[in-house]
Amino acid sequence: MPALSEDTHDRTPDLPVGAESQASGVYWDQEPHPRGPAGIPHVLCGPQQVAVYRPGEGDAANMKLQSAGLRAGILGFCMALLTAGCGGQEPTALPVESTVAVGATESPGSAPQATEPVEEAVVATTGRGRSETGEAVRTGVPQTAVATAPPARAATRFDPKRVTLRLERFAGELNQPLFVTHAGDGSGRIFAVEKGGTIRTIPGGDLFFDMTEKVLSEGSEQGLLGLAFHPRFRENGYFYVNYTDQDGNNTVARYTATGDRREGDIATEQIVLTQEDPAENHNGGMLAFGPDGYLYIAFGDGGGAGDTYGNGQNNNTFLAKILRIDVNAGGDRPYSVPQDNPFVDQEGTRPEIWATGLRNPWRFSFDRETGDLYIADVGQNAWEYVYFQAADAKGGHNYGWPITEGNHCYEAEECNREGLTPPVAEYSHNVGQSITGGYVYRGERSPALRGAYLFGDYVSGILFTLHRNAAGRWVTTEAISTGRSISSFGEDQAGELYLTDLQEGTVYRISGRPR
Ligand SMILES: [Ca+2]
Repeated sequence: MPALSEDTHDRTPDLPVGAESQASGVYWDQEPHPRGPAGIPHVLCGPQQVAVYRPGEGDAANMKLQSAGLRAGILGFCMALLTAGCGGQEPTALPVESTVAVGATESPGSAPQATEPVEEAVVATTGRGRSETGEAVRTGVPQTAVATAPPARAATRFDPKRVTLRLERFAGELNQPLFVTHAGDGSGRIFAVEKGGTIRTIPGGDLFFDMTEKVLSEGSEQGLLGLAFHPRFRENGYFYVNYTDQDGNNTVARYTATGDRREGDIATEQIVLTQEDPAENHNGGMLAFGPDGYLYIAFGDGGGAGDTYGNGQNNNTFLAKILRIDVNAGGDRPYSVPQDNPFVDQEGTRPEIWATGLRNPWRFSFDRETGDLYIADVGQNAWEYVYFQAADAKGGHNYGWPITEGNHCYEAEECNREGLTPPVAEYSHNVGQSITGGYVYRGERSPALRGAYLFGDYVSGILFTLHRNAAGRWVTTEAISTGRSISSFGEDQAGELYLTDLQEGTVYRISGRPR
């Protein structure tokens, strides 16, 4: 979870409700494996950043942040000069594209087509394909992708220079909202998760579920952190939550909605799994069903700073991991382990593990059209980053923490990267200090946004897009400075995207207009 500091003081100017915020269009290049001290990105006419105190990160970490703040101050002065030179006009600089080629880190099958326009693929071939009976299959059409994918159509590739992002206030008067999702039941309902342990339908705010008695929410990163409805929720009423229990441990539990699926029943609790946790921070919190029907769960490294408890590279714990479990085939137990999980036959490892070496994967998501997985991992002192798994990935990726922090050696100036998977996007702490992962837009209201992965920064409020260009290279674009405390993103059933502002207690709908 991002650092949810009450005393966060880095506030970019507020976005007027319903108004349009035009970004200055900031681009930077991503070096695939830079070494040495953290560099300052090529920011042109961008919003000024300052460092903030991140609770629970320790004094050493915050001293480094202050150092980063000094750099940011210098950068801000430079940017003020640049901004004056820009005269408020859009920059003329063209985006400097990532030098990370898709093929370098992912399977060849994930490379996009090189010609435009492309026909959007509705049918995805994916290793996460799975039959309705619970038997895993290796190819085919993901069940959920079929149910939610828009009709086939010709489309142009997403182009960040041809879209203007807007935020529209959708719901307010919420208490620390940190997630939005839908039940996939055709009801049109949108659910907002409140940190203290409640779930409400929005925009009305009606209470759907109250588990505050179960939840410890005192720490800034503790609370009810994640929610996922079972793919067959309409039939079985199951929904799953990821939360901090009263002992401070990470817990995943299942509840059942009754009363025509209008109300979660606390008495139906089934604990799916728990993981002891040594500190208030770095609890992860996301959980979501993949297109294969399995439940994916993210936990942070336990807490402290710099992997205090040594969990990043320890595969005998759920901490610092993404798990993959089958909640439909557990027999007397709440779940079983899919037999094609990457560590099922390895001694001294937990077979539930799907990915390892993560620091605090607060939010991840599946592209509902392709089945690709995007994982945003909150960094330590210098970098925030996004990992990508193509839909046919077989799992077992090691993302390197704490050997690396994103693309950069962390524990030592030089490090062995063998066997580690680098991110496809990252930004430095001069741009933001706590990444919040989002979604690939696949909705209908904003055709110009289709195919873009949207994500944000909780501290700086910057909203980014990430996409692959025609050459297959990843391009990160700083789209707008929202002024919001972006605690999460979320999708409704139609694929429209929302973001939550934890401090303001609001939910905004995101749209993109062509320009
Ligand atoms: Ca923790």
